[in-house]
Amino acid sequence: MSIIFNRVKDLKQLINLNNLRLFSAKLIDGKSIAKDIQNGLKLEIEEWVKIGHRAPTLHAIIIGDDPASVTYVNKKMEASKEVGIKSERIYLPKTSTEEEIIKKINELNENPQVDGILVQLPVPEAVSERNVCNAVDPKKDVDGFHILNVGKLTLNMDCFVPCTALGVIELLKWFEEDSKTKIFGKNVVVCGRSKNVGLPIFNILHSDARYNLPGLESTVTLCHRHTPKEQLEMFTKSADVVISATGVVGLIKKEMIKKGACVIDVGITRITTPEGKTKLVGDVDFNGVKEVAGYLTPVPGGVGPMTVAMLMRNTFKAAKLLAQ
Ligand code: NAD
Ligand code: L34
Repeated sequence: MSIIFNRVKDLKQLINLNNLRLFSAKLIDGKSIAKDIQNGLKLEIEEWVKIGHRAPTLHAIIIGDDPASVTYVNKKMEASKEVGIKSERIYLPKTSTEEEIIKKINELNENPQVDGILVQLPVPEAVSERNVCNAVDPKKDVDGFHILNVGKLTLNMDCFVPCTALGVIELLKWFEEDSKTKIFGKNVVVCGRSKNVGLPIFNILHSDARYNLPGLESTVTLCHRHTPKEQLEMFTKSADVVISATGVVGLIKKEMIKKGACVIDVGITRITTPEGKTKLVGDVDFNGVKEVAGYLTPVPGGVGPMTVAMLMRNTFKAAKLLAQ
């Protein structure tokens, strides 16, 4: 009897019946989409160098020793190496003043060998993030955080678009192609309205496709910390696409999602498991939502690698702009 029981158990494990029954969402594999984009860029950059240009260059400033910032900038350096961008990390002490940081940015602005400049956020509390972002030459602003690029984006003019927003848009294009559906005219909910993440995603999604920087023509609801929970659920429940960028772990639950919807999880939070291990989690209750969604991004391996790939694209764009 116990042999038969064990055999059934083995068989169940082998074909993973439980998962088979519950899993419905298709995974949007940001890591592999990012890799494909980087492989394409590598070839383009090889061509660029072959016709006589120097390799594009990227300089990333890190202020202080925030471990997440160090990890993210390391990812950017690794990707640069892979695609043929020459990159450099510049460490400034946590105690740096705004003047000291801006002096360093100005040196990079004036250096004709430098194409892309970024200051990894967050900056120390005593320093104004806005002043630092505005100090970067808008032509070298590969993060798209300078006031001029922010303004151009809201007017759908060609500009540097923030990397995470670009990454989300690329994932949505992949979804459109894979699912043979268009986002045009569909209902989208964006949770989170930060100037660097939620808002630029919103700007591209809601706007007209006939501009220089084309929008996706969807109907977008932008939710934030003061959107009442019941309202948020009402909006997400009727959305074809839900994008969450809040950093609130488990905000998006399966009851909030329409069957077959596409769910993009931008959130990244480091948690410690009961076993004492560090783990990255998103805003979306992955195991619950995968039972109802049609498409879903994982964390890690979803939007994060796309942010890095889009930075590579923006840096090459800066190199081409500066060579004109
Ligand atoms: P932020 O703190 O600046 O903004 C958070 C936003 O979430 C705010 O607009 C706030 O109003 C909203 N919010 C908070 N609670 C909410 C709730 N209960 N319901 C709806 N909205 C709520 O953060 P950010 O810089 O925009 O980043 C958001 C998340 O995305 C973080 O987890 C961050 O780590 C992650 N992030 C990931 C990437 C990536 O590449 N994957 C890039 C940038 C940020
Ligand atoms: N200036 N500051 C500036 N520009 C940015 O675009 C960023 N951001 C955010 C933080 N501050 C910034 C990033 O680069 C977040 N972010 C970022 C970059 C890379 C990844 C995630 C967020 C990433 O590669 N994530 C991997 C896991 C990385 C890990 O192991 O910790 C992933 O698979 O999600």
